Amino acid sequence: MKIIYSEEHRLRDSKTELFGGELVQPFERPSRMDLILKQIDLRSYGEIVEPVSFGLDEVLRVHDAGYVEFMAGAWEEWVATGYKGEAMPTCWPARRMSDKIPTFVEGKLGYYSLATETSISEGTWEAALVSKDVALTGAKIVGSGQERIAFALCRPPGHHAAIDMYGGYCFINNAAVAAQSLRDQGAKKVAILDVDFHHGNGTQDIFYARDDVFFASLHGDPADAFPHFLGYADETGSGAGEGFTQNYPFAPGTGFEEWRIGLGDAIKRIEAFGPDALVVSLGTDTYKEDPISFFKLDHEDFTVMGQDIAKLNKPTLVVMEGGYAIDDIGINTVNFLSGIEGS
Ligand code: SP5
Ligand code: ZN
Repeated sequence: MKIIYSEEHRLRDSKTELFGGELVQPFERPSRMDLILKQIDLRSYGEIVEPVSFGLDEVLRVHDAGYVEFMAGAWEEWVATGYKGEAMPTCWPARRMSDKIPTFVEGKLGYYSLATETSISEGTWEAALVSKDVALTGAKIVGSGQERIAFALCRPPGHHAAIDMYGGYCFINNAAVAAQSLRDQGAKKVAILDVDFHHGNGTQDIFYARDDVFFASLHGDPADAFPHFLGYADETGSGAGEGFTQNYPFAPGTGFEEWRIGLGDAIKRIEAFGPDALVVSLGTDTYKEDPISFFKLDHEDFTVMGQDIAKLNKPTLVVMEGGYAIDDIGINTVNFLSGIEGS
């Protein structure tokens, strides 16, 4: 299997995450990739290839132009204020407030974000741009028929990035950019299956009113888990997109047996939708030792998960999302890949 990867992810190396009222080292850190690569190497798995560079056109197919423009200059704008720390929002357009876009950077950070745990630091946007190149290179490999399956080892992750909001460690929605690229390359219908522990709110947001991209997500119940304000089972799409979004929220402590029933249902619905290509948002934060999540999946469950999804037998791009139990992230990721590739 081709694994698309770039060292440039290291440009995303923020020092702060607001967690439990403290500023801690971010869970989403560069060493995540090192442990995945180490496991790939140990098991002599796959072939690592460099991404090709793409411009902003593909990003603007799924994200708001004002958002992209702000993100491209946000760090410099923040530094220009004289603030000493990393950029984080402190206020939002909450209920019954104005939707006018503020002029000052702190207001814009609130306008264009959905969470405060994700600090913007020097190099963040540059890393996000390369991460989307990794996803797009994978989408070309699969879309052109060169390979039936590929793995975009993206970092930073993407599935929380909405049309015009960053957060949840995500800035550009890599899976959405890839799905749109597959559509633009000729796939009439694309399905996105999100198995990260967290709801893929950004991906849902981007495709919510569309009937050409089916989105299914299995995740911690938003009543109990980030992003808290999206991912309920009654969110099924809007307008022409009605019936093309499917959510599977699960309670704290959910194990693989129960989770797998949801997966089986999602797979059945994807089959009925009949996509020409599949994008999998892979997060290994469903693992039992994940420090910020509450499912109970074990190493071997990731293999079975991959095998189950493989039965769809579609041109498939796997896109890396979350997973923070760093010591085990490699095993879980490669188990999934070997399961879905059938090797
Ligand atoms: C891509 C991805 O996996 N993003 C996840 C972002 C989650 N950030 C918010 C974490 C809040 C964690 N609360 C944990 C409670 C632990 N008991
Ligand atoms: Zn996650």
